[in-house]
Amino acid sequence: MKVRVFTADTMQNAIAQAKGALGRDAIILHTRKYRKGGLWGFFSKEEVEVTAAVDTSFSTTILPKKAEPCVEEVSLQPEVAVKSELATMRNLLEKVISKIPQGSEHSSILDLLMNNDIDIKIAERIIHDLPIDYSKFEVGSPELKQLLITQIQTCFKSAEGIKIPDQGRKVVAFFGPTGVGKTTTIAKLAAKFAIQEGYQVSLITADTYRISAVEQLKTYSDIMGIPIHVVYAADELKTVLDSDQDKQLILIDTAGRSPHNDEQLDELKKLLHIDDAIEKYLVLSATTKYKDALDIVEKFSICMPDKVIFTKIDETRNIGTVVNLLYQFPMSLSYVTNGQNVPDDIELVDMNRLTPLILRDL
Ligand SMILES: Nc1nc2c(ncn2[C@@H]2O[C@H](COP(=O)(O)OP(=O)(O)O)[C@@H](O)[C@H]2O)c(=O)[nH]1
Ligand SMILES: [Mg+2]
Repeated sequence: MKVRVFTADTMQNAIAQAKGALGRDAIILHTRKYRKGGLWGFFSKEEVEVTAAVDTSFSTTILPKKAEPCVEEVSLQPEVAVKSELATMRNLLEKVISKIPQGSEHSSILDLLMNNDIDIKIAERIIHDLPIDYSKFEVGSPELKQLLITQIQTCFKSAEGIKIPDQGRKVVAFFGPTGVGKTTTIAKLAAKFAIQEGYQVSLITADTYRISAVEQLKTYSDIMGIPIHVVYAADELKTVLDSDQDKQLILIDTAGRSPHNDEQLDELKKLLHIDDAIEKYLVLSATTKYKDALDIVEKFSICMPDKVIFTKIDETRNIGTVVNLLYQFPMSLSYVTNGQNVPDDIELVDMNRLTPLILRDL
């Protein structure tokens, strides 16, 4: 950044001097008029002073210097530094934008993926990973759409639900943020295994945070005739698990937790690790914004989930968040839920059934 002061008899001349010396990118920072010479102001001459600057780090149009009357260097003021930063940023941004091939196939495909809530970085990776040259397909053609879908499908590993062993039992705990559908999902699974498949099932709720949460699961257990235990602490959970040996499947409900509350997450981790046999299912809603879902997956990872359940597939136009997460993390999938109806609205993740939700907005 070069800053100079120019004086002349008129504003026009002072600015002309500044532009002549610093180039046409010069910015006028300050102007002032004052009287010079004379006796106590009498016979004095009006002069104009212009402070101008140019950012030498990116200007390419500085003209050769002319004679510089009354030129002096001045120190950089904070506002000058901010203006300089802004100018540099604008310049950088223009350079970046100019490098994006506007209107190219690449940017059209990027738009298509981003319109389906696929994050720009993931979209770039998907395009990069395409196994064949996409430029031979027309943008908007079924062939190109199929090529993208096939690529996206590579992130859906085969899903596996709860497997009850022939001998012994299975203990599964469900955890995740508030309101994602943990309790409803447990009710659906309890009905599937106890009523439809005839297994000995019991429920445990550790969600004593809200009175209504216990009532909610108790209502389902009453309707289905399945026993339920309420536990208030990790050691109580251990006691119940030790005593409930005659069951083939035990489903544990937990209180919804915020990914930003480390203390709560620590408590949850202790609860889930009270018994090594507990299989841990992280429950995520497909309606969650990707950035929030990223926080959730990262923060809840301290609980070491074995599998993931995506809920509320029915409430979203596309499964952009699911695609983003699966492309980023190789998570083991299990169920998706697609409505509030107990027990019907749950199924194992089936990539083909989810396909129409991958690139819905064309
Ligand atoms: N649309 C829709 N709603 C769901 C689904 N699963 C749960 N819900 C609803 O989400 C709300 C919160 O569910 P709940 O099981 O209490 O969530 P929790 O706080 O995680 O235990 C309830 O109104 C459920 O009926 C789903 O797959 N689709
Ligand atoms: Mg609940």
